Amino acid sequence: MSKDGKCIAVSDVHLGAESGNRDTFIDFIENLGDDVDRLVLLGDILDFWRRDPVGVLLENIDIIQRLMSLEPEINVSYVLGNHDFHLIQFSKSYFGSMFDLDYDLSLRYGETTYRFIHGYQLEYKRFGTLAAYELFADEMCEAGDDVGRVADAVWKKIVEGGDVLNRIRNLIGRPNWVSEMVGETASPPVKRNLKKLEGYAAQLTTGRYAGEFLIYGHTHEPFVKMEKNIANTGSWVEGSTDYLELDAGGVTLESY
Ligand SMILES: [Mn+2]
Repeated sequence: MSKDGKCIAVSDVHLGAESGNRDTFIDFIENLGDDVDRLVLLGDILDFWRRDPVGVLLENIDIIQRLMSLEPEINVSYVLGNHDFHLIQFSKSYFGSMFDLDYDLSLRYGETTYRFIHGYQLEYKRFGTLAAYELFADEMCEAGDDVGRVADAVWKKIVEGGDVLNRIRNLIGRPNWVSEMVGETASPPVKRNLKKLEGYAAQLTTGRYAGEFLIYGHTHEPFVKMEKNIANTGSWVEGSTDYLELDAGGVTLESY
């Protein structure tokens, strides 16, 4: 595949959400180095959870066109996240085939096989099954602006405390396992138990993805942990401009 080239992996830009770092991200994709021949968009690039998907896509059509224009010099792949899980509906479309839209991706650089997942897969233990979580994620994408405002309110009220969560559950009126998870799963990463997710990620490198180096995002906490065979792409929200660089020499954490 890419014998001498360099791969850039980036996630959690959350375009469509207020905190999205849009202008800097455009600058970033327009100034990828000449030695870059692969770009992995590792999920949650677009954010449909607090907005309607069509509105978010239309608003960001310029970025999508710029990403498409990187081909064929740069091979662009799109791995689904939870906030853009709805894109699975477009997997057979021009968009889907253009970006090799998929749940995960495997690439070999040097002596290492890298497995790319967004990282929402690490949440499944809380939901019982991965299928249940993916259904939840798609529901959140389909919920549109109204439930979006509700989710925003949840975020704020969780910080402030109070009994708003129960009112929200009644408002959304979805099956129990969804409404109970809304508050927890829609919480910003800083409010959550990320150490646990990192433990699950490390488990995957000795289980399902044995012998591979796992790259994920989702937690907005960038790192490279060689000893655990895991790395995290970080995010592009709240001033962060994190990305990972991979080539035959290994993986490094960078900031734009
Ligand atoms: Mn995510």
